[in-house]
Amino acid sequence: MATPARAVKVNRSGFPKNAYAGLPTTLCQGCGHNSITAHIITAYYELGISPYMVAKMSGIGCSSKAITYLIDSGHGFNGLHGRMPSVATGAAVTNRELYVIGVSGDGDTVNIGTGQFVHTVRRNVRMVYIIANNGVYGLTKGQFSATADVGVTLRTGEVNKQKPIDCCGLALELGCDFVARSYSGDPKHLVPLLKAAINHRGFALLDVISPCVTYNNHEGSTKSYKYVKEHAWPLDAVEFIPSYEPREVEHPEGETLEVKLPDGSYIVLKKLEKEYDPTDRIGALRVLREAAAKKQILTGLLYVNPDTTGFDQTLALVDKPLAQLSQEELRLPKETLEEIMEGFR
Ligand SMILES: Cc1ncc(C[n+]2csc(CCOP(=O)(O)OP(=O)(O)O)c2C)c(N)n1
Ligand code: SF4
Repeated sequence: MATPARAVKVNRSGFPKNAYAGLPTTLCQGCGHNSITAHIITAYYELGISPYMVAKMSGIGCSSKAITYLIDSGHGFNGLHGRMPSVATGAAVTNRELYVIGVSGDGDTVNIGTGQFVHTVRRNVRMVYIIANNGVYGLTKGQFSATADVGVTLRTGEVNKQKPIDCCGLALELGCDFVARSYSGDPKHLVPLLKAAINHRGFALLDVISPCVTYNNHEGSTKSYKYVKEHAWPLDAVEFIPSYEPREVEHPEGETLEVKLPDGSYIVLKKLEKEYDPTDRIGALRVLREAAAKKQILTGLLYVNPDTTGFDQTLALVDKPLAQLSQEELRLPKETLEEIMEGFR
């Protein structure tokens, strides 16, 4: 007798998890970027977002290759080195229905792409921006990037003397309303953060420490698996409750903090650092400095402002994707045009 076929598990939109997969990875085995890819797939699948509505953007680097390995049926664009933010901005403003996600490297973001990155943060473009942060240029064989700490060494023994850029500190300073740091090897922390970021109404930065096993996983590194394990300073444990799920448990006051998002979803932060307030921007900058002085890697939702105003809102764009507007909707009525022309006489 033939065994009955097992029903394929699908999410609330009717998609199986493999609908969120991409091509097989060509990155090194054990690379943190592969874990990040897997966690992104889980987050979109569990939220039940249609894979066809995801726009995945990237620049150049091992990290930027990641978008090929996820959500094959999404819209994808590999930009130039450091130029992904402007392409992502274009997609986000011309189609407000898309879920835009950018996957970038630390080199792509704060070396080659610093100018584009800072203006996209400043404008509050609605997108999730993931920095797969390994402290080196992986694709070009392991040179220091701008996130490498003073005193760390290359595999060859060369010592870094340049001060690092803290991507979270930079984003906070620029007014970013969703700033978090996590670790590629911690799905329990990263997946709920990703879900919260996907539901945020503006620019959401996720700086994810992602060890490079080939060029930066040795004793002299502060982005190795061993170092992250020994020096992580977690502020919180994160849970995300989407708007379509009931909030069943009442959380004890003081130990947890619930952040309600405009669509009715909740971010629940179980505070491991009791005094920490993730709605205090200055406090976030202070703890980042304290962590750096103690040589700790601070992880958690560092700052969130759920009442943010995204770039699409600031521009007062129409809800409909621009490509779907009819000629009538796009063209000004003759009288309105005449009125405008009159204003210039
Ligand atoms: C304008 C420009 N400069 C330099 C390069 C060469 N290049 C390609 S990938 C890369 C490093 C990427 O590093 P990172 O963004 O940290 O990603 P990783 O490979 O470490 O994931 C560099 C310098 C390039 N492609 N374009
Ligand atoms: S070189 Fe490093 S960053 Fe690139 S795929 Fe290999 S482990 Fe990952």
